[in-house]
Amino acid sequence: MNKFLMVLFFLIPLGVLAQKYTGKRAEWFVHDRFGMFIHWGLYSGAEGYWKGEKLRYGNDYAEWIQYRNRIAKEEYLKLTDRFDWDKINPEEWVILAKEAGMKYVTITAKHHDGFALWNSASNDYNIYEHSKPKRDIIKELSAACKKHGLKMGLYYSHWVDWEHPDGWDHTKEIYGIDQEAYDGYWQEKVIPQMRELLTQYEDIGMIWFDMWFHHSETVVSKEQLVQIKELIRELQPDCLINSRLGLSVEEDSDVDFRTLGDNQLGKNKLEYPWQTPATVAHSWGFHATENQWKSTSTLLRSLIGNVGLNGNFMLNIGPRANGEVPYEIETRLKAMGDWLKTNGEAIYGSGAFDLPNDQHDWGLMTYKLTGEGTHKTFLHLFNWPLNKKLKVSGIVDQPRKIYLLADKQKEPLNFDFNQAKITIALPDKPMNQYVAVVVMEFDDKPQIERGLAAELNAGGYSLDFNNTVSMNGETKIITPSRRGSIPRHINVDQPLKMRWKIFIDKPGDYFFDTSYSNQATGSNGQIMVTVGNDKLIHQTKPTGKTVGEANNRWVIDNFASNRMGHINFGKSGFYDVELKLMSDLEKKFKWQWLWLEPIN
Ligand code: FHN
Repeated sequence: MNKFLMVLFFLIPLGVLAQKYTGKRAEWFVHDRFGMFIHWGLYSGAEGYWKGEKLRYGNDYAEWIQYRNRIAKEEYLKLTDRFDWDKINPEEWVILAKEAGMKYVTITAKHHDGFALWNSASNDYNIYEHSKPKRDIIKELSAACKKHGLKMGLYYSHWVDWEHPDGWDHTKEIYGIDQEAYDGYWQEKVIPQMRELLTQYEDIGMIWFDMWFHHSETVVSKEQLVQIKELIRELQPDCLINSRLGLSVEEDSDVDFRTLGDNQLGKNKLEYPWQTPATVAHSWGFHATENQWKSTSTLLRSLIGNVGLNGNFMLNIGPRANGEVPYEIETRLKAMGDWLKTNGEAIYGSGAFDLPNDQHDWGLMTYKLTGEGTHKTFLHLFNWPLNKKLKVSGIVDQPRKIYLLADKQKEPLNFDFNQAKITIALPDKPMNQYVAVVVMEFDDKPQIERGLAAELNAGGYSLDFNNTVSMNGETKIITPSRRGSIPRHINVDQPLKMRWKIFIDKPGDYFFDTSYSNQATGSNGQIMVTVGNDKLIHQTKPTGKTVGEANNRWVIDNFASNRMGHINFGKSGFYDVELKLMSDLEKKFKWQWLWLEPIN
């Protein structure tokens, strides 16, 4: 890793990578945090299969069936016969969104197949022309959203259109298309349809574009994108625009939020609005043999994790051709809604706290300043500690009160506060399923000790590249490989120094263990730990090989834990733990982590 990347690597976890959000338009979006995505269109009738053949290509996105299975337009259109028009009721989707605690609904007004879900005067490849009786789904959805107080967003596939002869589809990578022909599609389909959507359905919360390349990498020109953007600003100045338009939030202030990749959750706190589009399983459109259902806890973790980094979470439903939402989706959404009824305060209007939101092994954190001026940090516990003690590292102010969010009486929980550590006494059981939320209230914004490595809830400190304060020397962090059986590590091909900051609450002795891989036949280096005047020196020992997975000839370098010795922390307080790594043979060793374990 070069010096610049090294600096960036250590800045990111501390939340320094930021672009201040200043726009007013996206305030509701930043506040509301949670929305519904609906993928529904002709493809819903195919259910991931065509003429008995499963969707081609490894990525089972059922809405891609027309392109993947090379279905002619006329045949594809016949899917309308599979729709049960009497049963389809968009209001039911909106009601489900409301029950799930979602605040907006974004529907695929036109997906890549080019089929419009509204009565489009400019292009007759639309649902109104082909449904019996004639339906305008966007109109119905808009009325339902209005009735139930949710915002409506419209997904519009601007770049890809498999219906229009001059729209983009990936075969054009082979046969090509000139800019003039593509602009024909743009001017006769995209722009008139955008105008219809922006004028016929009252307030539109957002237009959600879907191009996963920057415009410079494909046929779309910047002028075309600016044309759409200006149309939106002219007709619906408050309508949000996402970055998959093809312009980033950094380059154009009219782009209101950044959309991450599909199911890509946030990693770093960002200061501008951003969002993850996510599925409950894998496919966006309904797929008959879908089987990758995520648990409710996983979905809640994704929502909470994004909010804890200032992000938004838009979760997809793929209804069937009769409008029905799969049971697996419906039950999970309702369970999330139940959780939000009790714990919504930790999500709506909440955002990132100053500590890394995932630094504790018990769960995640979110934060808010209430209208009454109370600062609340929310501790989302995915693992209720068996010893009924919850440890929070890094806050250096004493909370005025701690209680469970599910407790209507806000019965105070007992706690100890010691400089940078809060230990909370929990009741026997959490009051709700999935994730229990503990609230810490403060009169002022709680100050933090930056860069402190959190104590694990069961005791001890795991020190590695995630929570180091500094690292001298240029080295590359090797990401896990062979399905994670070779863990993240560094090659010690030069002398390296690392430093961590920890807070010792209760004085005492700690074992120091370290994990590394040494493939030489003897010692090939030295690991030295220094804490104040105390030093531990360890000569590396051969760690040998191991088998990562049976019957696969999966022989890999072994990373083994080695005890270095113990150090006494004589009094409560902050300590620097310094590590020096030195290799001295041709075969350098690989280093993984340091572990401090209290000796009881
Ligand atoms: O190709 C589409 C896909 O079908 C789906 O609509 C997702 C949703 O984010 N967007 C594209 C892939 O990123």
